[in-house]
Formats: sequence, structure tokens, C-alpha cells
Amino acid sequence: MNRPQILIARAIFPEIIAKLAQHFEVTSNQDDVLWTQPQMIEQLAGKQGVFTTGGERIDAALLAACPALKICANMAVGYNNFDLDAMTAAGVLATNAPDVLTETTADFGFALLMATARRMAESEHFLRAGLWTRWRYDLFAGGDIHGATLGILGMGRIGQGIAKRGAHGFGMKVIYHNRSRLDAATESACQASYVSKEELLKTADHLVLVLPYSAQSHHAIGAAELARMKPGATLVNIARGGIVDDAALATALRDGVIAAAGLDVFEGEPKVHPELLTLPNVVLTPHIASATLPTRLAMANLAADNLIGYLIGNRPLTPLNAVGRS
Ligand code: 8YV
Repeated sequence: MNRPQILIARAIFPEIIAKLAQHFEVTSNQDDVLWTQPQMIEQLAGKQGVFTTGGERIDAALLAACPALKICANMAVGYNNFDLDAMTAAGVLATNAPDVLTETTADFGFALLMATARRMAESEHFLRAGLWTRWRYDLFAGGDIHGATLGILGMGRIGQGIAKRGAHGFGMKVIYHNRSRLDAATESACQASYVSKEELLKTADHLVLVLPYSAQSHHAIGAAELARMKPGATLVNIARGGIVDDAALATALRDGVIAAAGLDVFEGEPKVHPELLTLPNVVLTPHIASATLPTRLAMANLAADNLIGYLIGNRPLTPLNAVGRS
């Protein structure tokens, strides 16, 4: 019997390629070429499965051009690169990679919050530039973390991980807003109180964004929302570019509407809004919240196991839609 053919769309751990090659005819992209949509379609000809990493757009046009395709396995918990409705309509299974990155990503969210509030990047640049000549009482004085009010917008698994770190590790008061309120036991484990978005913006000393990107969450934080925040507040985005209006944020940071921002994700990344690059009060990182090698390997293994589970055994581990395999 012919083995199913799959495509691995980006460079990946060699051991993942070896694992997939035990089951499939594998075409991989270890040169890490960033394929255009037509090139991706060409690469997908005759393939039943594709291993994606979060940046590859899977939409109706691609699906129509790739009739053999049965599954797209994303090595990311976020899946805004998938048009899920189009995939369901085409009978193509979508899977993501949840859970395995939760704690690593929550660690990073907290690290970015601390770096931002305590002005670590800005003060390090100052030191490296040879500008540190003497002590001063207010030199890089920032905002406290301990005892402050931590606001979380989007209280899924990663949001809950950040809430626990704040409440249990730093004695923070945790408030959150989410599409739906958590059950009482989860709220109690996170020591988090549910508030309206309005109250969250108004009350948080530090606001961390951990919500999925969708048409509804596009520019959830824009000029109007930033204006409602405390002037001393910090904003952290580890969710997705596009949730924050980056141009409005740059203006707010420049004008002192809020104190500082920590951003791991950007509108149109890897491009960064040019004004953000010029501002001292923003910490910028290149979408690395899940980037530890053990976690990235676990994410890759989960994506691979979804391909194997579905194409070999008909049992995907973390499906996002319900489709039957013809
Ligand atoms: C990925 C992420 O590395 O899982 C996610 O949703 O944002 C990251 O962990 C990223 O999506 C790769 O494109």
C-alpha cells in the first residue's frame, strides 16, 4: 500500500522529520524557504497532510487547489492562520498544539511583564551605551509588581498560568475579563475576580493580553481603551498581533498615556511599527513566548502525533473541527 504523503512547511527538529518518515513519504523544508501561497499549493500537490507552524495561511483558495489534503496540523496553540469554516466545508481536519506550551508561555508572559514594569531593557541599553556614571534616587524607577493589581484579558490556560504566578508568587490582586466567566473552583485556584472590560482597563496596574485573535478581538486595545488605563500602567501582549492597534499604542507610549509596554507579537510581524522601535518605554521580543527547546519539541511532537493519529489511525489528539475522512 502506498504511504500517505505529507509536507512539513518550515524547518523543524530532525527527530520530528525522522518520526514522520516512519509513517509517511515526507517532503520537508529544512532550508526554511518562506513559500508564497502559489508555491505552497505547488508543494502540497498530492499531499494528504501538512505540518504547519502558525504562519501559513490555509484558506478556501488553497483548499480548492489541494483536493488531496485531509489534515493541517499546526505546531501552535493559536490557529488564526486557519480559516476553520473553509476547512470544515472542505472536509479538512485542523489540529493545534495546546497545553504543552502553557507553563512556558506563562513564564514568558510574567518575565515580559517584569522586564517592562521594572524597565530592564531600557536600563540595560543605558548601561551598555556607557551612560551610567552615578547613582540617582529615581534612576529607572519603575512600577512595582508585588501587591499590584494584575489584569488579564483572555483567561484561557495561559491566562490562568499567569494569574497563578501573580497571585501566589507575587501577592498580586488578580482581575480578569473573558468571553465567559470561569467556574468558581478555577477562579479560586487562580485567586482571580471576574470584572467587565471597562473595569479591567480602569483598575489594572499591569494588563496582560492572552486572548485568541479573531475578527472580534481585532484592535481590542486601541486609542479609546488605552485612554481608560492608568497613566502608570503597563501593557503586555503575548497573544497575537492585531489585538493591539500598534500605531495607537506607539502614540500612547510617546504621550505618556500609559507608562510602558512589553510586546512579543506585532501587527504584520516580523515587521514592527517603526515608531515602536524608537521608543524607550517598550520591550520588544520576536514572538518567542513558547520558545524553550523542550516546549518547542513537545509542540512539534504533538503536531506530528496529530498527523500520524489521523492519517494512520483516524484518531487525532487535538482536533479543532469535526470532519470525517473520506
Ligand atoms: C508559536 C504561538 O511559536 O502557539 C502559538 O499560538 O504563538 C507560538 O507558540 C507561533 O505561533 C509560531 O508561529
